[in-house]
Amino acid sequence: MSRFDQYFLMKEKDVFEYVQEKIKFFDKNAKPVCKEIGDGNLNYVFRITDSMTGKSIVVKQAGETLRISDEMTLNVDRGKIEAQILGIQGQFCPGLVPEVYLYDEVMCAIIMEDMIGHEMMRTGLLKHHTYPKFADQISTFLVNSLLLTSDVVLNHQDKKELVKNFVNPELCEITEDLVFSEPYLDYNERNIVFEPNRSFIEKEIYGDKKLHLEAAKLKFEFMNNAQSLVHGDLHTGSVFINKEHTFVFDPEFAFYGPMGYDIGNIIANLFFAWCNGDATSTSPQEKEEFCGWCLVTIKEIVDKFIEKYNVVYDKVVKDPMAKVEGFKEYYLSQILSNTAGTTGLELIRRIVGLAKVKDITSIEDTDKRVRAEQICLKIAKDCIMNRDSFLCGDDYLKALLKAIKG
Ligand code: SR1
Ligand code: MG
Repeated sequence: MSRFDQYFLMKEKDVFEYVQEKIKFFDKNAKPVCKEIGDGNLNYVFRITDSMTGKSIVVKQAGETLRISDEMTLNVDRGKIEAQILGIQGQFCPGLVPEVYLYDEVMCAIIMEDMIGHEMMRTGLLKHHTYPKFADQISTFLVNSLLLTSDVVLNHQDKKELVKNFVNPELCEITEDLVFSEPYLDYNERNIVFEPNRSFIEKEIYGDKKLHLEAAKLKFEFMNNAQSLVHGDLHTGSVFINKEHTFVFDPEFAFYGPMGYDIGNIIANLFFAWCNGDATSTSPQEKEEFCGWCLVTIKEIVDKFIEKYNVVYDKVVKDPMAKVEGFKEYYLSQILSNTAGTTGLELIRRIVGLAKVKDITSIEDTDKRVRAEQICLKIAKDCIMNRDSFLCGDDYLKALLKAIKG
């Protein structure tokens, strides 16, 4: 009998004993320190470090209520999907996701590799750090994790088995509400609007019926296009990074959905980083370097995705009909359109909806935050309304320029 045979939400003091009981990792006499380091909206993340040996490990546990709100509850077994997908992504994208040592169905906890020497990307971006290898590494992650889990590559029966295993109704519903619905209709009255931008948002977002129609189309595409095993929440808080290397983690929103959902999320979050750099850089040089890096990275992610998609497609596609002339280009055009649409949706929901990003909320100067939010919303509308015309990285930079000019 162990006290970990029944679920309870662990505190820092419990976690070392828990790890010792579940896996062989630390020495018997180790005296490591445990710290809760999570800053996401849902779960608790503990890091245990043994300063004597330099060894450390991470434990992520699901609570019954969400960190973002006590009124929101979810099944505590949501980590199971996360542990499974990290295993799959680890096969397709070796080295780009942390290794899972154990998923415990009782305590609803994952014990995993500590991404030592990496910091959360959003935290680094807020300090205006740049990551020269990110575009290359994330585009590899995107092409491999998305294309290699799709019907054009996988045996169709195996793929359907995966679709079944990764039905993720509760987490998808959060996205369906927070990303695709509430920012437009606010029917749960949970939106949080920065007051100086209220009239802009009322006119440009709540009042724009054409925009609502396009968001509705994208919502039902998200729910019905079981294209690839997507991460489902690929913002810069789901990346751990340094100058040399990238880890993607936190895929608890994973399910079979459109590829563009992951690609667009990353692009939108780099626009938030750009806005932060634009508003808070302390010198023209810092602004030029950081904002310039954000733009090059956005452009390269899209262009490298296209380049690698074409190479991998030619190499690994199995379905004979997917090899019919013109299909590769058609399939890519659908992905790119969805990518632009998702970029717009993510930009809008983080400005108008419940779940915010620090890149924007930490801009203290009111006028600068007003400008940042309006730039995001203008790019967003362009991306959603004209999504079929976003065909390469440069199109996103043009959208930013247009938004700046008003
Ligand atoms: C209720 S959870 C709010 C947001 O946090 C997660 O990271 C997802 O982005 C979700 O939409
Ligand atoms: Mg998360």
